[in-house]
Amino acid sequence: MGVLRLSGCIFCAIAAGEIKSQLLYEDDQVLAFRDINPAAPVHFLVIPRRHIASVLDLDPGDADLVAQIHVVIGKLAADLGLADMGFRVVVNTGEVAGQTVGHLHYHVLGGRELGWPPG
Ligand code: DGP
Repeated sequence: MGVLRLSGCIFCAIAAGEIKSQLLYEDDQVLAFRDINPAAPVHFLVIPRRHIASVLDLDPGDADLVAQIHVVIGKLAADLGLADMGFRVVVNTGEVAGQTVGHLHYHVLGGRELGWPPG
């Protein structure tokens, strides 16, 4: 199952309530909060509570967790008015993709035209 919490991890600290965030959702597995540096009118992050470094560290035992993350993404996107216009879900993985926080996180971006391909 891996570590529950990694010392020095900013998203573990947010999950523990030690660093404040604009929390949108939480349950025993998953947390969602607004990105501190929004790249779109709506930009929030959905993370597993447990420390997982990236999608490379998921295993089949995480299937329910990953499903829950996707359910939360859809529910919040709808609640925040993104369902009709559409939105994007991004999981940066590794240096080339620009992953800066080593705790798995799903960016959800919407509220403006989103170019493709991304930079
Ligand atoms: P990435 O580059 O894919 O690793 O995205 C990390 C995102 O996390 C980035 O968009 C900014 C956001 N972020 C970093 N630190 C904090 C924080 O302390 N609070 C919040 N709400 N977001 C943060």
